[in-house]
Amino acid sequence: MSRAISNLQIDSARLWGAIHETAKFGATAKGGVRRLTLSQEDKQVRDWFRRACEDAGLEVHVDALGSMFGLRKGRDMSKLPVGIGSHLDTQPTGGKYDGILGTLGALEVIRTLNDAGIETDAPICIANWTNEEGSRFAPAMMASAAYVGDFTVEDILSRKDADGVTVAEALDSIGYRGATKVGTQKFSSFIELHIEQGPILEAEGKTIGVVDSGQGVLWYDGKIIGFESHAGSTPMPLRRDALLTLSEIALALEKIALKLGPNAVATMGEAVIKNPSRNVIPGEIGFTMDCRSSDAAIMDAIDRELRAAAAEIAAKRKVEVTLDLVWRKPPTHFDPKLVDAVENAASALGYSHRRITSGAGHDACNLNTIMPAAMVFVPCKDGISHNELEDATQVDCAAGANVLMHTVLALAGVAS
Ligand code: HGY
Ligand code: MN
Ligand code: MN
Repeated sequence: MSRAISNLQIDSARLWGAIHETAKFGATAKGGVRRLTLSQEDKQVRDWFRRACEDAGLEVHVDALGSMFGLRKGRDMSKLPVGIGSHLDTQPTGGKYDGILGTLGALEVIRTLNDAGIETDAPICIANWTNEEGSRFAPAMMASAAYVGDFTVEDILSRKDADGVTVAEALDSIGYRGATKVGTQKFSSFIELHIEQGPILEAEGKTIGVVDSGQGVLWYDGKIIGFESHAGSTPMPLRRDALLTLSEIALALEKIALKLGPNAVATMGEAVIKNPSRNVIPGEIGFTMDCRSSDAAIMDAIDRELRAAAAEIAAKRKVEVTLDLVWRKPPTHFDPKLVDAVENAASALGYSHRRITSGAGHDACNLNTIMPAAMVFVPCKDGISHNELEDATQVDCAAGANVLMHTVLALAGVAS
């Protein structure tokens, strides 16, 4: 690779500008971003992204689940494109970088190659994957999961949000139910740039995380059926209180994660009392749980111990508890050759780096089940993410995009 190309750097100010320009779509008063998938705010950023891709000379198409692809031609179009990208949707109290950095970082790579007049041998395709967050519709990484065949498109289109709106209806409401069949766009490999969403890189003063693995994920939908009765006249021993049952299950969940840890984490992120009333003993509750480990055997132990604890608490409180495992994503081991390519790019660019496991799930984790995939991490402030305080530096974001670009150049090859 020529010296000029090996020293090629992305335009840091342009990337930083794009990140902060798009943060206005769904901006919250606390400086975060609320851009739930397939919402009007998501439509705004998608429209912005489509225009930016077209302005960069990319051929844009949208698939039946709304995932967006921008293809940059290479000299040899018989070769499959190298894929780069991430997601543009956020959590309800999300930040400016989760997903956005990887999608706009991919756009910045294209813009830089255009400015430098570099033609790659193989094409490059950037992607915005629908509903990575899984907050409005389950599961997380939904569209890339359908892309790799973990779920049928029909199943995903029928998934409903808390208001009973289906994915299909939401896609139609923002005009992003694309014509392309899911899976049509093929890739030779996929590299995703993302903030770490954890404290390790910052704590160790490392600029780049070379992600070689990712935690497995267990998502449960739970239901507790107790018995509604008068808050005043029902004697304590006769109560079948769904909320107290839930409280015991939540504490049991924490105990199991601590016992099986440190390679085990778990939380109960949602709980809704049906027909809540101050002076009625809660009779029915719906709730969800998210448990993770990078070790499949620990995941199985979490499931076993959680079910046993729930059954024991249910019997003691004379209530019914059901746990439905709605999503099991095994641990990810990224493609060793691709991980090496990321590491080589970080070394060649002189960035401090270390290998790291991703605590969060990502679209690259799904893609890795059918093609070589890998990830590039950069630090985020205090390791905070899925929080409006999420923050990163311009220098680190640019470093991540530079590693992404040089990894892509190594994989796609430079024609001229
Ligand atoms: O849940 C996850 O790991 C991802 O951030 N959606
Ligand atoms: Mn993300
Ligand atoms: Mn996220």
